[in-house]
Amino acid sequence: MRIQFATSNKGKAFEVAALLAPLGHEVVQLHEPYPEPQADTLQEVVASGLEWLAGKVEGTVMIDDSGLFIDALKGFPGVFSAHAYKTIGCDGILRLMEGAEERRARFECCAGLMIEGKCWLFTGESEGEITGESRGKGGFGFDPIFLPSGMSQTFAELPVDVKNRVSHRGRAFSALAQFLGVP
Ligand code: ITT
Repeated sequence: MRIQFATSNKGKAFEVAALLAPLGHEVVQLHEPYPEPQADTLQEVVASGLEWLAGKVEGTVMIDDSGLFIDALKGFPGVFSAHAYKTIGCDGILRLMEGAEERRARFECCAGLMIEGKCWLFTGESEGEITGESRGKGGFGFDPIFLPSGMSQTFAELPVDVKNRVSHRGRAFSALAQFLGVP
């Protein structure tokens, strides 16, 4: 199935294409920015994005809203992750976490799917911790400072297929793929 993925983030598009292409789906990045309301949850952002896109885009469309939730920072940056990444980046998060013993964090992803105006949401989480320093050159965003539980490499040190097996996005889009079934 040909699926348009409305995102400005080529890292997300690369990961989702790597996951869905072997299952027989063609993922095409769509540069159609949609308004992201200030909301308390990723789900609200995705539901509103799909509603906005419904009037503008034909065919099958996916979107993704995701964020990094750090326990010691009471869930920050959470729904503000895109802004936090652009302003303080990985170094800023590491500075906020300086000296913190409690380093638990999780990524969350909400994937939205729209087929002929009907919408579905799928969620995925990945537990882990914030490292003491940046490690790795792969991936995007906060990948170099996130160590998934039970692994010794950060997201930025993992090949895309391994990140997809344990990541929030991999889990959310695997659920979406299962829903779509075999094309
Ligand atoms: P869209 O156009 O799809 O909205 P975006 O980059 O603005 O792209 P979000 O609004 O979902 O995406 O912002 C989430 C931010 O959280 C993103 O910019 C990254 O900084 C971070 N993030 C999300 N998923 C990540 C991942 O798998 N690895 C590292 N950082 C991630």
